[in-house]
Amino acid sequence: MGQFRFLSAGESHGRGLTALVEGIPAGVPISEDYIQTDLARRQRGYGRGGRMEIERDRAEITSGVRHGLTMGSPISMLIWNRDWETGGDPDKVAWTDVMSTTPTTVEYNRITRLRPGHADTPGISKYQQNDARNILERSSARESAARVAAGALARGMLESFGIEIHSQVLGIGGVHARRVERPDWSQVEESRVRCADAEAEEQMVAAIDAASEAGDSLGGVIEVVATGVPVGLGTHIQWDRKLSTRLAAAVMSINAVKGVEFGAGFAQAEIRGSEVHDVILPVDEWPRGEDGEWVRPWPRRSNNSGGLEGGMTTGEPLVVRAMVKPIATIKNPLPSVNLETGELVQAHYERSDITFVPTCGVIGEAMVGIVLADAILEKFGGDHIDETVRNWRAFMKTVGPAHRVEG
Ligand code: EPS
Repeated sequence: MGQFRFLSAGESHGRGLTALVEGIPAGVPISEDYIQTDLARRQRGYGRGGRMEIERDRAEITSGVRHGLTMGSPISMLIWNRDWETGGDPDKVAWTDVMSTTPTTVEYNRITRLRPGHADTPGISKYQQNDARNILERSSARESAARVAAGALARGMLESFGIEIHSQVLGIGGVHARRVERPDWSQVEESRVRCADAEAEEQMVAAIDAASEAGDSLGGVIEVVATGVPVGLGTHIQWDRKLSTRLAAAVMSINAVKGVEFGAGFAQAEIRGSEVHDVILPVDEWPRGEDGEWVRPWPRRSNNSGGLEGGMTTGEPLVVRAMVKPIATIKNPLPSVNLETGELVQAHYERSDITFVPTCGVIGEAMVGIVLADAILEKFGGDHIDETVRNWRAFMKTVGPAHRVEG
């Protein structure tokens, strides 16, 4: 734990975001264009507001990579906010002034009308602020761009182990998609809401349009799937080292995520153990590659566990689902209070998204990728990626009945 470390800095309308990543071994191929693919995916999605028309997110790598390969040293990345240079606050005062880092005597318009559901109220209380902008700027989901950049580095590393991470939207605003076990991921990428069910997609788009018309916002459910994950990442021996703990925390940390489940998830509460647990196949039924060798040890007949037992990976696909609450910034605002007087007002509104559920899937991939990269490094170590891969291959040879006998 703590092998792959990631920190972000930056405000939504400040100069830009910074991502600092440490722990990736040397020798991993990384380029700004590779990171760009995920940053562009994060910006898409029906229901996003005007901001995404302005931003063209690109991570500038400022350290840790030389001639396209990681060096094992910390990797820092900068993502500039285009809105900083070109835009302004709702009163049309330039962000360069509103968010300037230098001292000023100018009284900029403060945000005093608290938004229920946002970080505003506990934030101004805790940090003793009289301007909710000092809270919302950092609590904004803009920060997720830094996560996705860090997640792209993790993805780059995980490629060496054949691990792939995808995501799909399963619901928006009460519209449920038919869950496809192995969707055509390229079709999901083309979907306006990143949903594999074309019929549900139409209904989701209609629900977003209706919410937009009503000046409201929508939440939903996303699913992240990681395939090729080896058995035995994480551990059962301590609560905070369980991979389930770490994945749940990472996914739960995404803005607006209020629930996380694995595999069959909460539905397991309704059915019997005999229907829940994933029966282990006998060795003569194990899927085998062209060379006759089995593809992965200890495969299961089902995957209700979502690829996790006892806080460890089973080798089955990792299936993590998250519930995303509706965005707290609502065009038709809720009644609220003024932070100075406590008097009844309408909550603050400034340009926002109707929903960011499709985007949330891409952020979920990044968070799952970061946790998996950390768990791989924890298990297999290595200062050069070749060393990590060598250790992984050697371990995999020791797993399974035949190999155990060969000793
Ligand atoms: C956000 C409000 C909107 C979103 C933003 C998150 O930004 P703005 O207030 O500038 O219109 O677009 O998300 C991003 C900027 C992003 O890159 O994802 C909020 O209040 O959380």
